[in-house]
Amino acid sequence: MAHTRQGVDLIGDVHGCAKSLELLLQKLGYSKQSGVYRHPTRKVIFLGDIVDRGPRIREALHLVYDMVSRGNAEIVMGNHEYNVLCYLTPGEQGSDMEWLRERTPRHFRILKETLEQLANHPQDQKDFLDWFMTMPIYLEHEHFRVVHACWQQDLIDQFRTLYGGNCFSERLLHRSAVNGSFEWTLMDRLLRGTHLRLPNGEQMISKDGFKRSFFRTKFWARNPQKYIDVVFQPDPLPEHVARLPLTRSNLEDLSFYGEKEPLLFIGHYWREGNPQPITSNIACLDYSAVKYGKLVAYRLDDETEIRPDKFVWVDVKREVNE
Ligand SMILES: [Mn+2]
Repeated sequence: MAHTRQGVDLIGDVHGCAKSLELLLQKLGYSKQSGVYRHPTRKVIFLGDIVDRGPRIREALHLVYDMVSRGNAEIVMGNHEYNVLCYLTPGEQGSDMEWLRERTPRHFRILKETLEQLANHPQDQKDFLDWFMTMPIYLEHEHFRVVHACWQQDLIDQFRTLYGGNCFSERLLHRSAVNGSFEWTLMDRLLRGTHLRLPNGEQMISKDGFKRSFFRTKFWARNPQKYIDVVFQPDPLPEHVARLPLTRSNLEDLSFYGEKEPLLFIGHYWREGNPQPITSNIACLDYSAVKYGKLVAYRLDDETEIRPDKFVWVDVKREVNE
């Protein structure tokens, strides 16, 4: 009997953990044929963030690119692919931007490993950047949706009207570099998610040592009242902030994805612990692989609710990746 829908294995943020990715693919029943991973009946959808931080970024890019170009996988762009493109693209003539992403020490630190590992492979760097430039920024299939960080329907509708598709482009790259433009809002929301500024000019130091004025927020909280109702990141809010009420302007900056919407798969959020559904229709598959967490997949078939028993993962071990 032919299946009406092909089974899909969604895979979270890889961040250069190519060996763990191979182990996960093997665990899912994929095998290498003519140098490319494939499965007799299924395909992979990557949730973006193949690059940065990890030990085998170039290998991970080759593996994923080969699968995508042979039709064995699809991918959506992550904020890290987007950052790399912006960091390496000069501003247009006459603009006041030297580069689309300012070359600060902080920005450099995030993509240092990617630049280093591609430095002696200029052809790879060119090919991969060309690929990033055409990646979908979201995918909408018959019974599920995929985006790196946050699905926001009005932005997606407007984007489709303006750009006639779901893919990134050079035009979108340049326009999204202008702070406050529609394109800036779109890329920020879809690839980085919703966030709120800490009140009263406060800052917090995250576990990875960055000073932050913003914190990441949920887009599935129904009628949230306080900061603690919406925070969604590994670092907890300071206690005195967590209990503060959300202001009207805070609420306007948030987004909401209801339980009646189609299944949605996201990466991005540095989850910890054992993979499980966020809600009955949302699964986050980023479990901090590159911080020796888990590289996580979800085996999607015909179900209409996220099932806890369909998460599959490998524990990322130090000896595997170094
Ligand atoms: Mn990520």
